[in-house]
Amino acid sequence: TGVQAAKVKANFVPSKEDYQKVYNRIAEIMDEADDYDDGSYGPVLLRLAWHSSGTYDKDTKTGGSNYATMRFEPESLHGANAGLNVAREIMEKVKKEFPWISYGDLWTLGGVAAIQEMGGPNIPWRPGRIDGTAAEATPDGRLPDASQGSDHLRNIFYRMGYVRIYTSRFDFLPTLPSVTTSHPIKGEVVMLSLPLGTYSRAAARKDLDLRACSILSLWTPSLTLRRIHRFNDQEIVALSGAHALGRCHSNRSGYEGPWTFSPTTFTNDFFKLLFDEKWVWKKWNGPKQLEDKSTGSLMMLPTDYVLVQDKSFKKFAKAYADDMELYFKDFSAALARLFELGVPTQQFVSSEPWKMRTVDEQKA
Ligand code: ZEM
Repeated sequence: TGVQAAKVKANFVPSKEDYQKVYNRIAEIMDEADDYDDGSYGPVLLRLAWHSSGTYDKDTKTGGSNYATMRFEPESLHGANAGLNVAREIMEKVKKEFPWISYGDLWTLGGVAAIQEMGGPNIPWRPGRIDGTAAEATPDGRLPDASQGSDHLRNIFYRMGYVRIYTSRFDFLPTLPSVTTSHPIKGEVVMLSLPLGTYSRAAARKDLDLRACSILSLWTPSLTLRRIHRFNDQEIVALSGAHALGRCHSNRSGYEGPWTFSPTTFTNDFFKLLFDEKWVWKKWNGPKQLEDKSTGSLMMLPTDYVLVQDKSFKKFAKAYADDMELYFKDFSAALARLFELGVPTQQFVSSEPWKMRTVDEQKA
């Protein structure tokens, strides 16, 4: 009966195979893009997944892919999201066929399918995002602005990541160096020590907030540490290499053109081209962008060019230009992390991310 059917539906717990079906459908639709751009919706779907995840703010724990708030105004109308209605409309078709999937899961799975089907590495992924409301939509300005420099890039990506609070009793903490902090009530000095390696690595990344050390209780003295796991320079560079895919549209961002000669195949060409071509400012009425001197058919955004100008970024960009395997490995890890920003761990249906299979792998 209808009542039974509704009940079955309500109790429906999708399995990994059900998510694989959604992946397969996305992969299919991605290719139904005859007259669109370079014949694939893959790049714009990846951009949707990125813009839904990249709004995360670790300090307020807002944004990120969890609530898929780009469905709502004004977030859907933010300048950075111009053109993503194309991707959202494609995903709406898939959602109609698989109404049990949350938008956040659907959109990030779309990003995974885009990378994997366009020849990129496997992106570990797992479901668990839930649909939110318009009240959870994020303010404008959280996504990077392509006209800016390295400080801006770092500020944007450093805002993402997550904060983990460690509480520890004194007794387990071994070794050097130690940091002294004073007891907030009794005024006595206590020592906080960390394994040397952990401390120096964390300090180098500026992601260990020792100011937050405090004593939790007078009777069971323990310390809290705020460890900030934010994106670092290596991850910023790795993620930026997604511009191997797709193109800029003057009616969306104002910029124009593709970054590589193969915008529907994921490669490390973005980095190779950054080093191998001579990049000159394009002479036109549009926003400041670069073009390759030899053909004038490729482009770089100011933020892309920063990756070979900034010393720390450049080191990673060079490593990725020279080593595709290294690039795939690092990109996969960074993207998987990006897609999970702000999703409470307990929401995930599995403790380990899954490997979704490509269409080709399923044929084999
Ligand atoms: Zn993009 N990106 N992006 N990006 N992006 C565009 C297009 C695409 C920046 C940016 O301003 C722009 C990441 C990072 C950054 C993709 C994926 C990822 C466009 C052109 C701009 C202006 C939009 C248009 O006109 O259609 C900036 C400043 C970034 C900072 C680092 C990350 C991270 C990405 C994924 C992991 C993709 C796939 C596109 C191509 C979209 C398409 O429609 O072809």
